[in-house]
Amino acid sequence: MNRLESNPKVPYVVGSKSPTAVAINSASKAGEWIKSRLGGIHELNTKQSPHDLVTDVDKGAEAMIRKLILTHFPDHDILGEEGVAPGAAASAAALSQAGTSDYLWIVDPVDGTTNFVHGFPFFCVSIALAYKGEVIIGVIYDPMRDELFVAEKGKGAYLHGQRAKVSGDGVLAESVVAVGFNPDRNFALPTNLRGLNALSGEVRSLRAAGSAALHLAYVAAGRLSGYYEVGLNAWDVAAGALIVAESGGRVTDTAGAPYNLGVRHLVASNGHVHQELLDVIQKADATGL
Ligand code: 2AM
Ligand code: CA
Repeated sequence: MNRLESNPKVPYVVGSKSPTAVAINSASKAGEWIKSRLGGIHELNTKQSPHDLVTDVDKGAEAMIRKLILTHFPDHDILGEEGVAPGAAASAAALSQAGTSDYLWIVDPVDGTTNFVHGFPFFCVSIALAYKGEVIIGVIYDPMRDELFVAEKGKGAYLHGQRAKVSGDGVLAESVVAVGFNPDRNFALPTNLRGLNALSGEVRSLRAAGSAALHLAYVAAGRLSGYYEVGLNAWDVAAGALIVAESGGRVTDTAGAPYNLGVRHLVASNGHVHQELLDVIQKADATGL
């Protein structure tokens, strides 16, 4: 007699699939669906401010990913962007009260929602799995370019099966660095602008493309040598932070402390330019700390 026959209330659990395979499957399936909905949003709402957008596509993609994860791992906890109220306090509370399992999935169904809404093709699905508070799997999928970034702790990071590797740029003057402007206009914006101002004179060029997770994936792939932004949430960063680290890069808070799930003010780099980045941000009073 199998589990279903013995107790109809116990859900059937599909076994024998690795969490990495489930993360990849969920991200690519959700990504394909998101792409199919580009230009076809039914519901556009704002969260805390007119700059903080959410669509029926964000909600639908998160529901799809939750369902897929729970099919394989019904006992695991899931922290998803759309299940948490806006703001730093709600985000910190959600992280600390995420559940009782040692396994926590951290899901951003559409990272770069503003881009998605405006048809700017730079957004992704970001899925991480943490074990006892440490990220062990990170998957980022960009459906517009069909690029899948995958990392497992201690096993490297891969872009479609090829090992991802950070850039070799040794100084900021030869680096392209990304910055960001999340919707928090009170605290984050003035700080990020101070950082941008200071960095602009030091780097080869700045970019601000509107997806924290994809910026991190690009640092991992050597397309950017650094990324800085204050005021991020765990789901923007968790998968990308592991992918950067496993590509040979470095991820810290803006004071240089090692990354953990609670870090909201972030510096990621190829490692070589990290200290220089931290110094510029510190000098500009742009750490947010
Ligand atoms: P999102 O598209 O998933 O909302 C842009 O600088 C980055 O900020 C994006 O990764 C974006 O993620 C993120 N972001 C958007 N709203 C945010 C918020 N309220 N707090 C922190 N980060 C946010
Ligand atoms: Ca996000």
